[in-house]
Amino acid sequence: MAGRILLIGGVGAGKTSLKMRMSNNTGKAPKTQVLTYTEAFIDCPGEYLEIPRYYHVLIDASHMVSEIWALQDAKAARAIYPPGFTKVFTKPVVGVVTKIDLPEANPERAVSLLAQAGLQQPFYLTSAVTGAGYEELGRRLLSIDRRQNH
Ligand SMILES: Nc1nc2c(ncn2[C@@H]2O[C@H](COP(=O)(O)OP(=O)(O)OP(=O)(O)O)[C@@H](O)[C@H]2O)c(=O)[nH]1
Ligand SMILES: [Mg+2]
Repeated sequence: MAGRILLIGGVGAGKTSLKMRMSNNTGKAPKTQVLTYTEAFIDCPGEYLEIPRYYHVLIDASHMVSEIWALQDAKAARAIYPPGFTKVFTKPVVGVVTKIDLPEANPERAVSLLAQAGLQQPFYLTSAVTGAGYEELGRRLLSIDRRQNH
């Protein structure tokens, strides 16, 4: 599927909220139970990252996308990604910090957790509540579509 993105991240990281906000749906995200395919995204339950025996599902899904967006909750203090985990993928992986609107958010810590997961700049700092960072995410999505067409 042209230009599709796989969303990964821990339980409650904000994958489904991001996907909904990208399509201008600001409703409340339901808990993701299974791999869910839409035109632009493959969304998955956060358990697939948190429980190692599911890693293979993420790796299989990565073969069906152009790139992977790895989400990091800005209020999470502990690492969900094993060190260097994102290097397992053969597609580009982009770090997205979520929930920067929260008073307890710590974007610097989130960026450093993403770096531990094996990622480099650019990192996208976002909020599905305020819409911060979504213009940049939208541009990235469009640039993927363009890359696919050439
Ligand atoms: N304040 C704030 N809350 C957010 C943001 N993004 C998501 N949330 C909330 O965080 C909770 C989890 O969001 P989801 O989008 O369901 O998270 P998920 O990564 O899809 O979770 P799973 O489906 O369980 O893997 C929900 O209550 C969302 O409303 C954000 O940017 N800011
Ligand atoms: Mg979800």
